[in-house]
Amino acid sequence: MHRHSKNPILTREDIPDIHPHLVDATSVFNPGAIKFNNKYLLILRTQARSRETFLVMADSDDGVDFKVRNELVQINGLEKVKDRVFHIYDARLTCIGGKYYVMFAMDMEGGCQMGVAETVDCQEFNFLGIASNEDIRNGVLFPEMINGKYMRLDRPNKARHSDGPSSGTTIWLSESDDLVNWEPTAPLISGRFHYWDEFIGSGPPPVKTREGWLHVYHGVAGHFGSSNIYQGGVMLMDLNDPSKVIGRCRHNILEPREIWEMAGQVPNVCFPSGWVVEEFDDEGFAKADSEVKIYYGAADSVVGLYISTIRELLEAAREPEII
Ligand code: BMA
Repeated sequence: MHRHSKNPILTREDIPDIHPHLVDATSVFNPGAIKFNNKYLLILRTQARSRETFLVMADSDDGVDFKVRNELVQINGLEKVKDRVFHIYDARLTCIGGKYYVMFAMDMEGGCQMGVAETVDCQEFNFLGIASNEDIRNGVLFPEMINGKYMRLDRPNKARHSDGPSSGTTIWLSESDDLVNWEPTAPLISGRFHYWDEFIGSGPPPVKTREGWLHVYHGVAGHFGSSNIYQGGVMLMDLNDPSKVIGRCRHNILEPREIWEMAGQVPNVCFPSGWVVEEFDDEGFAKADSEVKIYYGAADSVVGLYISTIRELLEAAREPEII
């Protein structure tokens, strides 16, 4: 596992001015990622000096050099939401049966909700609805239905970092018939007090491997005086019954070490939110030798790229648990 040599792969300088909203962008981070028509796509969170957040798309032929589109992502129908929406951010992209969906956080009066939208061309997005009824974040869809239901991982905001925003210590599995109405079905993993992942939240969509559903999540160590440290790690769920967790890494796989991860708008943050798994077998399982490109927000300021393989990530998920 290693950082790509061209890191950080996106900085504020890559964001075009999009008048009158986004001029002289301050930051770009926490991308959702997908391969669409053999191109790599990122849906990026970017901010203006007003500290408003906007979503923009970026395209690439090789998954490393991205060109940011000269337009903001519009989500048709979002304007019909009655309550005020301050920001939408941290979008995760998932393809389910040839259809493309994005799930994102919505900061609103009274807390954070999850929104869901669909797209056929990754240009125009149609809002399907608010897909939550509690303060929640880090929702991400499974790439296929399981036992006739849509499935997602999410993280209710039931805890707070000592000096930061609302957060949470448990990733849940939820199910739905229509992608909008969700029922929590089982708590999956909880924060490990005093270790790297005290507060946790899902990253990119789970990927189907021969050994189970492989998932990257972020963990926050909150027991350091001056800073919360955001890191990446992996877990593994049973293929037929993802409420069964069958593996979880002991060590993080990614932590702030480079200066652009340790310094920025929010210091000490590696926040994995998108990935592209390069090779699947004929039955739709990720190949063990497949390269994996993990995209992450660094210090809430730039975008990093981390390279691994399915085999390495599975090995990490099989580490002995912290007792
Ligand atoms: C989380 C979310 C992320 C952010 C991270 C670090 O709570 O708000 O969007 O990247 O904190 O600030």
